[in-house]
Amino acid sequence: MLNDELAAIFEEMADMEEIEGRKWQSIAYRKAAASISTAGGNLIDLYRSGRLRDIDGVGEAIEAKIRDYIEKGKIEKYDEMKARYPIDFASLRKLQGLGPKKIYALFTALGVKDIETLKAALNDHSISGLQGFGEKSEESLRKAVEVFEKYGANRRFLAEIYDEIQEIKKKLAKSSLFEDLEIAGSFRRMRETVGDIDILGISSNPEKGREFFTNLDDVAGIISSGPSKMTVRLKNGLTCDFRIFARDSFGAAMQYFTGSKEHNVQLREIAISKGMKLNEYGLYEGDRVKAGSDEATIYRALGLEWIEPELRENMGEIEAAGAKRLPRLVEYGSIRGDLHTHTVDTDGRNTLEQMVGAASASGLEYIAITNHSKGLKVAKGLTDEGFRSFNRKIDSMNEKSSIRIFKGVELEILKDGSLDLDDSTLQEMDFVLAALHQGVVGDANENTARVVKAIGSGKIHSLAHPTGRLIGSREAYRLNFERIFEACKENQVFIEINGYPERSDLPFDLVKKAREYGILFTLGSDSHSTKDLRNLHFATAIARRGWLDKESVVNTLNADHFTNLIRR
Ligand code: DGT
Ligand code: CA
Ligand code: CA
Repeated sequence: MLNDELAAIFEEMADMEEIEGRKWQSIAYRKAAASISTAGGNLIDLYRSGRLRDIDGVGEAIEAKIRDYIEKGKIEKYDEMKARYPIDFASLRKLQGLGPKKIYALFTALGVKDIETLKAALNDHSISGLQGFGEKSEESLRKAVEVFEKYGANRRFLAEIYDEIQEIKKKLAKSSLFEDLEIAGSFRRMRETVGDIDILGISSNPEKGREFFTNLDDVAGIISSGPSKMTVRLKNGLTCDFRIFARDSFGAAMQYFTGSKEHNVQLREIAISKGMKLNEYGLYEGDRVKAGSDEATIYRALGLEWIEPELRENMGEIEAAGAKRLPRLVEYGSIRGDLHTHTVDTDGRNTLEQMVGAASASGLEYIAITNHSKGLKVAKGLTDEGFRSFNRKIDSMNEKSSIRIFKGVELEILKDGSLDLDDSTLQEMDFVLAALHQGVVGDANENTARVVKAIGSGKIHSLAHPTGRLIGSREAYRLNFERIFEACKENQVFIEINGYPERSDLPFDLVKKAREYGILFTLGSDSHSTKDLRNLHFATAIARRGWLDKESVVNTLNADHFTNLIRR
């Protein structure tokens, strides 16, 4: 929490320094922000033990500011600068094409300081007339705001709040005031973003239960409170609905509040067609209660198998449950390896040794290190020679490592669809992920042709983050996925499910489509630090939401079987 708060402050200071033309200060703050947000330890602990300076990028000046923030709750320099720039940098910065300098230009000329004032300026068409902007940039800003509002305005990444919400549940459970507790809603369905949190509980003393809940550290304030329902604002900014039910209704409540709404609407129609009534308290036939205390009985009474929460999107799961043809979903515990990671040798933050150590500690049996290739300059991509020497490092690590390390690459697909490394280098690689990062155009045919050519090269194993979307800031590339899936099938190329929260790519609905082609999938955390390895769990959630069984997910193979599969 504190790490995130301070990282956000330093990001803003970097923006303001950049506006004032102090490039080096800006870089220093940016670096501190990045390492604080990925720092292993809690800042409070590091502060108490006097080890703040151990954090990469934290020198004397930044250490003093962290200390001020912890001791006095404020940083003078920040407040002083913020008075000059009362701007919501964090939101505006998320819009594609808007850096600090442009944000400042909009602020001085038009008073733009947040998304709302930007929208007003867009409505007046006053941006296109500004120096350094124009019709085109006004249009792309309009588009960027649309994308932001669709994904990024009030929703949060599941991965970002997941542990914290589980902690809240644990604290509630420890109070002994609740006989049962569950988190429902989009959180239980493992949707990649959540709008709010829905917690359900059973309690014989609801009043005390409510009181205990509102007194939790995590709660910032009460929005509304009634006898069985309460809504609070959490300190992380999310709203949380908390409802108390009787034991007899708990299954029905779980079913109802897990959603999705579309799934529920369909289910209620089935109930009606059978002369029954379904609501959050139970399933009824006339006055008679058919089911209510547990979910599975409700589904069964409607002639359906119990449906995994991840599938409840009304995308065919109800029909499949009626025909007893639901997939046996890949389990979270079946994933044995991570097939997309980076090290400090390109744009990662941790060394090979640290990444391997963390992967091993997290229980993985193998890891593919997939650093960028030279064409991606912003990520310091490796040259052919660079890969050859890095591969030798992996060879020697493999001799002493407890887990298997695969020599991988996240390879640039070049403008004409050719590949960014020599054949001889690619021969050396165990696992080749190919990716589109640059030169993507508005024309779907042209983009698709590039990708299909790479798939047909016979040199790649998997297609990384296929749509290229960045939730909240960039729409998916224009691509023809039918052609891509066909090409993958024909060439036995896999498709990646990238668990990096902003990416969550391939998205679950496309996973479900790709699955119909009989394609196999590789899961990757796209880790740029050891902390990101947990993204693999969320990649698995997308696989499950896309109906995948164990057999469709390459990462469920053990290291030997994986080696056999990728051998050419
Ligand atoms: P979110 O919070 O936007 O990420 O998505 P959910 O699915 O958690 O939605 P939320 O919190 O508004 O409501 C939780 C569940 O309650 C939702 O998934 C289904 C159920 N629900 C809410 N409103 C309705 C409704 O109008 N009709 C039906 N059938 N179910 C509803
Ligand atoms: Ca919700
Ligand atoms: Ca809700």
